[in-house]
Order: sequence, then structure tokens, then C-alpha cells
Amino acid sequence: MDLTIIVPTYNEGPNVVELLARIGAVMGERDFEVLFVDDSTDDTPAIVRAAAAASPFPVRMLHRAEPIAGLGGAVVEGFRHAQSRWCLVMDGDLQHPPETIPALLERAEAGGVDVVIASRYASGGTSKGLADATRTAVSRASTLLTKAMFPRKLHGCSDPMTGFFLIDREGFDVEALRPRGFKILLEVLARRQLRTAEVPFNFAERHAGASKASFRQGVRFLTQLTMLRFGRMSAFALVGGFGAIVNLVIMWGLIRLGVEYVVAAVIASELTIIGNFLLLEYLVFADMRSESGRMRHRFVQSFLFNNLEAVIRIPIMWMLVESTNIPSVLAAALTLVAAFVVRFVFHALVVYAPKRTTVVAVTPDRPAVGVRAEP
Ligand SMILES: Nc1nc2c(ncn2[C@@H]2O[C@H](COP(=O)(O)OP(=O)(O)O)[C@@H](O)[C@H]2O)c(=O)[nH]1
Ligand SMILES: [Mg+2]
Repeated sequence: MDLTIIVPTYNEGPNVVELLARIGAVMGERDFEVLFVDDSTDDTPAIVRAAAAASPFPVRMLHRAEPIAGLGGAVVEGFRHAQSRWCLVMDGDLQHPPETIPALLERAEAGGVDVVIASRYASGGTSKGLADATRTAVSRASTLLTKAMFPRKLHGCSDPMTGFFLIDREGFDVEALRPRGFKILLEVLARRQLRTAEVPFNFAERHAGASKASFRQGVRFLTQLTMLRFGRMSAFALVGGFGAIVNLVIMWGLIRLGVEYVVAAVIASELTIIGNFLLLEYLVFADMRSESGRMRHRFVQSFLFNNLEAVIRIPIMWMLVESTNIPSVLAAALTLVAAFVVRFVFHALVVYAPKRTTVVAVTPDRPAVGVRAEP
């Protein structure tokens, strides 16, 4: 097989038939398969199954009953189950016109590239289908920010956030990807220097249904950028630093309200511990949540650890000050740094350790496959 067309879908029922018809019309005699990776909560799977049965070319669907990592996770699942070396990723709402596919294939066949990117921003392309001026501005600004953060890897790539691209699976390591949110191409390009080429395309209006983009996706995207650029440990440090400031502000506020300073410190610390946990959950370790058991367990582990840490750290600081001549602030800083490293290791390896496997059903012509999301 020459090509697997991976289509992530979330409630895209009304678009399926039209999408397959237009793909079929442009692919002609080529050998290819379409693989829907579906997280829908509506009747989309039934529509895909019916369309697959009637289709002149192979159409498969992988329905994820318990979706992991949203759109990005769906595309990674697609890469894992694709039968071809070359994979084309495109949206299921026809904003990515199938009529652009032949140009992408021709560019790949000309050789010398690992990924051919369909770009809204290359000359000849347009982004008119973006819903409104706000989304256009957000898209432009985030593209600039992203390119500034990866000047070398994204050199010559005008649209690293596009969801429409043709990629050689041998050019990258699927298992090294840590998809968060919508931007899977960025995840691939930021990890390894790939040889890229671009083909302009006209980003169309949605055929039917509604967009799933949201403010929340935007926050995920910023976290993704931070993590790709600086690593999980920096995101963790950012949250820790932010927490330290919030801690002091709460303490100051309570003292002003007349609360005794030790009591204020204890209340501020407990509130910060809870706040930090929530930030870790939804930002730093968001991609690992679904595999690491119950949130309640993680909270108890994190809460106990942070309290234990304070109980151990403060006497150590006191011993340092008493037995050597270093200033107390320096001693406090040293214990904080040591505690930070231990806290990071504990959260990454214990609190967010993968705890279960997920089953993914593959239809119509394959049995259920057990997929471990992470080793
Ligand atoms: N499998 C899967 N597909 C998704 C998810 N979220 C969005 N999609 C699909 O990804 C594509 C792009 O999403 P869309 O809502 O059109 O985003 P927009 O084009 O940025 O407004 C569409 O085909 C969606 O159905 C998800 O959580 N899982
Ligand atoms: Mg769309």
C-alpha cells in the first residue's frame, strides 16, 4: 500500500460521505487506505461504518472509547495503525480540500523530503476559512511565536500549526511524541530536524458541524510550546515559582487581616499545595493524566509528599544554619532547590506513573487491539 490517509474525527458525521467521495475522485488509480481515528460521542461511527462498507477503496475506523490526548493523540494512534510508510493527515470537516492531495503526493515523490506541509500561509495559500478575525489573528500570532521559538527547525516552514500534511513514518519516532492538544505537526517538527517542503492550499470553510477549537485548546497549545522548548522540568519549575509567589501573597494578605504569622504561613502553604496540584494536573502533566490512575490518588500522594517535604526541609535548613556559617536565606534556597528536584522526580515517576492499559477497537476488518499509551 502506498498511502494511509489519517482523518481524526470528533462528531463529524455529516462530513464523512462528502469527504470520502472527494478523496476518491482525486485519488484515481492510486493505492491507498483511509483510516478514521474517531473519538465521537454521536452517531459518527455508524456513518463511517456504512460509508466504509459502500466504499470502492479500503476505509478503516479506529474508534477510541476512552480517548487519550484529544486530536493529537488520535493522529498518533493513526500513525501506529497505518499500513503504509507514507501517511497523510487531514481534518474531517473538509477545511482541508482533498483536491490538494495530488500536489502533496507529487512533491513527496520528487524526493528529498520527510514531510510535505500543506500551508495556508505559503504564497498562493489562503486562510479565509478561519472562523473570524480573532481566530485569524490568534493563528498568525501563534505561528510567529512558534517560529521564533524554533527558528532553525521551522526555518522554511510557513505553517507549522497546520493539520494537513504528508509524512514519511520512517523519518520520526512515533513513540517519542507526547501529543497535547491540537498541534501534532509541531510536535513532530520540534523534536527532530526533518526535511520539509510546502504546498500552498486554500483553507476552506467547514462543510458541516461545529469547530472543536476552544480557549482551553489555546492554553494547551502554550503548554505544549513551553514543554517542547524547555522540557517538562521547566514547566514544573514555572508552576513552582508561581506557587511560591502566590504563597507569599496569601500569607501577606492573611497577616494584614490580623491572622498570626505562623498560622498564616500554614494556611498559605496548604492553599498553594492544592493550587499547584491543579496546575500540575491541567498543564504540566495533562498528557499523562489519563494513564496515571485516579485523580484522587494523585492528589493524596502529592499533598502528603508536599507536607512531608516541608516537615523535613525546615529542620534541615535549621541544621545547615546551625552547623555551618552559611546565611539562613542561602540555606533555605539550597533546601528549596534540593526539594524541587526530589519533588519533580516524585511527581514524574510516582504520581503520574502510567497505571493501566487502554483498549482500542479497530473496525471493520481487525480485532480489538490492546494499546499501551506509554512504556
Ligand atoms: N479524534 C479526534 N478528532 C478531533 C478531536 N478534536 C477535534 N478533532 C478533529 O480534528 C479536526 C479539526 O478540528 P476542528 O474542530 O475542525 O478545529 P478547527 O479547524 O481548528 O476549528 C476535525 O476533523 C475534528 O473532527 C478529538 O478530540 N479527537
Ligand atoms: Mg476545522
